Amino acid sequence: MNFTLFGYPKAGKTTLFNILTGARIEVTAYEDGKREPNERMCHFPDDHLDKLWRLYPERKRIAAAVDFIDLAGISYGEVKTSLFLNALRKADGLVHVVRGFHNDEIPHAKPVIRPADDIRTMEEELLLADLVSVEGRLEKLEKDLKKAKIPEGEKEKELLVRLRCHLEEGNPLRECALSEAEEKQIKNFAFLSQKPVLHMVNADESDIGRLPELENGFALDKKSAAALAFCGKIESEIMEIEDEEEKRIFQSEYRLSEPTPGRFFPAALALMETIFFYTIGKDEVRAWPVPRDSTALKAAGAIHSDIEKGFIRAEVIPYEMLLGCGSLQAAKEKGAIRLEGKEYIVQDGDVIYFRFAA
Ligand SMILES: Nc1nc2c(ncn2[C@@H]2O[C@H](COP(=O)(O)OP(=O)(O)OP(=O)(O)O)[C@@H](O)[C@H]2O)c(=O)[nH]1
Ligand SMILES: [Mg+2]
Repeated sequence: MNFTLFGYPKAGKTTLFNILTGARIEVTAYEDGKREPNERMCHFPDDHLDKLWRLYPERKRIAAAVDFIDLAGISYGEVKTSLFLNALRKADGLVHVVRGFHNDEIPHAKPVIRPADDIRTMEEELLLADLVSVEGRLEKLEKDLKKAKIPEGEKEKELLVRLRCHLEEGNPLRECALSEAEEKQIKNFAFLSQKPVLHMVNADESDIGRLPELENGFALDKKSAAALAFCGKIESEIMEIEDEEEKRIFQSEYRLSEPTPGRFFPAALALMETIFFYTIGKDEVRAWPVPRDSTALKAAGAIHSDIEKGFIRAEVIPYEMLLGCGSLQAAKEKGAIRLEGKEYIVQDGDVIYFRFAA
């Protein structure tokens, strides 16, 4: 899974990248000419996994990996022609970093800082980039269809016309009801407005005490889009403090009950409609991300296609119940482990052992 941080220049993208990944990339107030993205792999903080691993501390703990990509700033109006268009299309989740802080020394292309406007403008730019792709494809398709009758092409045209209409009305494609077959048909376009977007508003230091209030003000009632506020500058300073006690005092002084990663990751997972199930093997305790509402069969396939092919049964226990039992052996003796079939819908926090025929 990967998240791509993008947005208008000097919004605090690299600052957020550092906060989320623990990297120490230098940030500057001025154009430094650096255009190549920063990339870093890290692991989902996972409280469930920690607790499970404590039952088997001699085994390896393997958390789900996530890649972060931090793009350089994109100027207003330039998303659809940006060099980063491809990078955006490859993202599983988009993280739009929005300037909310005031500082005259750090340039901003607009005379006033209005994060709500930037959120709206960026949403429109994503739509526009998709509209350009749809129109380009339609143009070519119509030419081809004039030369020959291609039933597949007619079908594609029908769908694209529908998408164009939806986009022209100002609606992101993630709000367009599509059948599974239609989703498949347009998969290669990697439409931007179809991707989940988390708008991360880099709030002014003076707003540190009212971040939740700010977030409510950005209420995005659209599916797969949400907003969180954070204070990049203050959090970067806190990150630099090595002494844990001192860090805690600093945090409580700023009334920062939950640092940004602790809020970002759950929000991002919810937006991506992703849950974790866990396996306890003889060498490792491991987290596996799967789309919400995955069947046991699909979950088996996430581990290995052979397990999916040879699927017999899933032995399932919710992680809290396993913690209560103290070990898999104790859970077995108590009869707390259920046997489920292919169609079972995997729940967040399920610990699963797959029986399969090799
Ligand atoms: N006052 C204040 N300054 C900030 C904050 N976040 C970032 N900055 C400063 O803004 C400047 C740009 O920060 P970056 O994180 O590099 O911003 P960016 O969006 O990655 O910038 P580009 O990649 O050049 O578009 C740096 O000087 C940061 O120290 C903040 O919350 N408050
Ligand atoms: Mg940057």
